[in-house]
Amino acid sequence: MAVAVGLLLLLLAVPAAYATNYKVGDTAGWDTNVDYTTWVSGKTFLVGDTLLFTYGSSHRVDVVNKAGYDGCSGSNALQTYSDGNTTIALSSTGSYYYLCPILNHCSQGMKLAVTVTAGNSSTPGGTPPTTGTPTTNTSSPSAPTPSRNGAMGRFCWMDALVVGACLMLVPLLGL
Ligand SMILES: [Cu+2]
Repeated sequence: MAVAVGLLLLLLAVPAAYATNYKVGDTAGWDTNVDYTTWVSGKTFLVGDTLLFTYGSSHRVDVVNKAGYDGCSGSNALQTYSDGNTTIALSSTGSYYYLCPILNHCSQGMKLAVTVTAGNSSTPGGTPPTTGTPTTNTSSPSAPTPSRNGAMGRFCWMDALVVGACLMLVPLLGL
């Protein structure tokens, strides 16, 4: 029974590693007078995630390098999009830069820089890849382990080698 519960919890935990689709600017979309530095802060972009730019016909999305981003110049754009509903896959690690090259929209805030990191647990910085996932399962049991309460629970948690013995002892002791 305990094994079955453990497997179930493992299955429930898997979706947390799925890709996230970020709508740039959230409800504001891709527009002037949105602070995309603030929008980026606190987000973790992982390989496999996507960016969705939604914008009107007066805007574009240029993919630029850092020099283009710093200088608000789309003249050396790597790619240009103008369809109004642009999904860009973040397919590898690194820094990526986007701006709107129309008029002076870039200097009015339409510039975005994201840093994409690998999607495994050894990500530098130690931030777990949980950003952007719904936190609806906070009331479920935290881990498929024996009771963490009491001396027996702590003993079991100390060493995986004794977990098997504890699993047999805990029901007998009624802990
Ligand atoms: Cu624009």
